[in-house]
Amino acid sequence: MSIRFLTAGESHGKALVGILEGIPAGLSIDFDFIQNEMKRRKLGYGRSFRQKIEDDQVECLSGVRHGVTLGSPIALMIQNKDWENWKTIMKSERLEPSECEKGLQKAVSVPRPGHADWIGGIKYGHSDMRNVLERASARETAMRVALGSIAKIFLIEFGIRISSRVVQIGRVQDQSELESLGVSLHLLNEKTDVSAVRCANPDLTEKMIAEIEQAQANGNTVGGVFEVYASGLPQGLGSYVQWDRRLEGVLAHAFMSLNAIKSVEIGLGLQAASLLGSSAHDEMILIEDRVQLKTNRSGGIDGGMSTGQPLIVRCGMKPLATLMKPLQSVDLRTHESAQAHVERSDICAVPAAAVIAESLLALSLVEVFQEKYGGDSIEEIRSRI
Ligand code: EPS
Repeated sequence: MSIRFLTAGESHGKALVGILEGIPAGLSIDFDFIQNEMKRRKLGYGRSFRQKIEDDQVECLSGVRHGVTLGSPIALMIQNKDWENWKTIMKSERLEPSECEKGLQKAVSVPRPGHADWIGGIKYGHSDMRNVLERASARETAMRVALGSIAKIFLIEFGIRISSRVVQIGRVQDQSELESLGVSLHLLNEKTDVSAVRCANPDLTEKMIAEIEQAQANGNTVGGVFEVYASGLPQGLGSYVQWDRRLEGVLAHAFMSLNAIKSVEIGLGLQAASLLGSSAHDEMILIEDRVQLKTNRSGGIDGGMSTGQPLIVRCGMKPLATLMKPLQSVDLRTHESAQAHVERSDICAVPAAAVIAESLLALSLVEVFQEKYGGDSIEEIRSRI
């Protein structure tokens, strides 16, 4: 075991909590950095009013003393500001008779096609699908970003940096190569963080925004595609010797666990399926007697291990399932045809998903990094590299 983490919390519950175990002792924690990551997750054109309500202030409850990790589990908490409006609806204790009307006000009986509502209700025997959607909500990802930002701090200590960009919103695609944009991976986030849609190509930002506005005007939602990168990686993270240690598998697991993600590609990804072998692989050359790869079509992974080239992961996100002009569904109380439940939601969350994915990549990379180098303190790890 290298690292592990758990999150808990309902979208409109009192708080989100998370525990991250396995971060070594002696790592300096910059809480401003964590708070800035939280701010990045809240941004993006097309997000709901909820993001204006929340300040996503991260409180550290354990595992860090005087700004330095202890090696013990790190526990974090984020209070939900919206709790004030939901404290009777979401209270843990039994409702008092006088509270019953208010407490059951937000019951959900018509599932949203494409959301967890319907199957979640069947699986857990909930007739009120509020009991499903509260935890299925992407609000949970706020805690994954908080935990992931600690993973990022760890990686930065060893020269590994993570960045991302949105390459498609709805029908608008950004096909520009990173090199043609004249921006290194190291500085990419400086560019994408100031774009309302996290697009590195300023010419396409307005078109992407228009795509979101059009969906909104029609009571619709829109998905897209983003890429996440890691640079400065050592060679040989992950392994070919066992199926569950292959790096592609570790990453696909993490990315597919993110709400609304339907595809994960590494390097050329699906495109490689239609190419010949001669144009799908990275040829090797000698530069000053060192073996180098001429290209990075593999996306930084060969045979389940990092090659030392930048890691390139691309994810496809489906449009969110809550539509203001709802889809056809069934009222499970009356068994009559009905329009799906409408809940406050985002029109587009692709820019936020890219930021969340950075955190998921960071957590996965710490896992394989620690599997390789181990070490209970930062100094011990340093001595092993
Ligand atoms: C989210 C908070 C949620 C949603 C969104 C993500 O807040 P609320 O339900 O109060 O508006 O905006 O969740 C979904 C898109 C979903 O389908 O559940 C957040 O903080 O990221």
